[in-house]
Amino acid sequence: MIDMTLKTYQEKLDMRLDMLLNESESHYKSVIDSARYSLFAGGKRIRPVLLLEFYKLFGKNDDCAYNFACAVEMIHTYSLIHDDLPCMDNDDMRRGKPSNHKKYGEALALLAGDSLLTESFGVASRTMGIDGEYVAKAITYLSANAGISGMIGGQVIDTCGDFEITEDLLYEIYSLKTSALIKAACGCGAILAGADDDSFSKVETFAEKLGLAFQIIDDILDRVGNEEKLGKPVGSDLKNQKITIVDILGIDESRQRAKDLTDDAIGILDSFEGDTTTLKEITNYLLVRDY
Ligand code: GRG
Repeated sequence: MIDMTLKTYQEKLDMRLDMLLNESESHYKSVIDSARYSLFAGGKRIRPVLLLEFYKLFGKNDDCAYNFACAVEMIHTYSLIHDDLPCMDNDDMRRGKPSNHKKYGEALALLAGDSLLTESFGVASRTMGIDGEYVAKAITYLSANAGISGMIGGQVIDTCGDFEITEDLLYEIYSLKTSALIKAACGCGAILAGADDDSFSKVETFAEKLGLAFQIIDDILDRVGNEEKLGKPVGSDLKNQKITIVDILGIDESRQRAKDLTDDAIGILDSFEGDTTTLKEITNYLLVRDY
């Protein structure tokens, strides 16, 4: 069931993304090709789907929110392109294909990431059919969570920090580098739909927990996942001497931690009055995913 739901969303999102970032005959067409290569490489589109589902939870028809949902996916894609660069995780493969810099070279990969990030805010601002005040508020929230005190900050501690890695510091890193963009997706859906403060705060707590569970599963997959399904070699963290939750808790305890966080997240969904069936399916699917 969840497969079908995601597929339907993915098709609609792909159509909109295709329209938003299209090829133009110009001397800079190469950067559009490079950005599109990663944008259409088969990502799960979890973040835009979360945004649309939260938008619908607060009583709206999701059509108006597609631009904003695509903007979040563009930021996610930029982060993956940059994350794979030699100066970051130095990964050669992503989603079963050569990573962006392996195909287009480092300069173009860097610029494709920059393009997706920059264009995303223009795309979000061209959201039609939603109160302009909500759109502006959502853009501010997106920027805060993708920026220095969000995803970028997490990547800085993770990549450039020289700290003793404790369980608490790992949770801080995960909260910033992974939960923040998931929080942006869920939170922007709620903001665009005009959710009240109490509901919004529950959405944020849900997203925080889902993001932590998501990153823990990512760490487990990097250690014991199936390379074919993952579309990249396992062991990237070991190769980069990156300490993850798996090093601290072991596989079984890490899995249990992800399960507990998922159960908490489901509990929060239960407290909403509207239909959270799909959100619950997504939350459970992310716990058992194999890529
Ligand atoms: C500015 C040079 C520069 C780099 C920024 C911010 C950043 C690099 C990287 C973000 C950190 C990051 C990539 C965190 C990992 C989050 C994560 C587990 C991503 C995988 O998400 P999925 O599984 O991907 O949703 P798909 O492939 O399905 O889209």
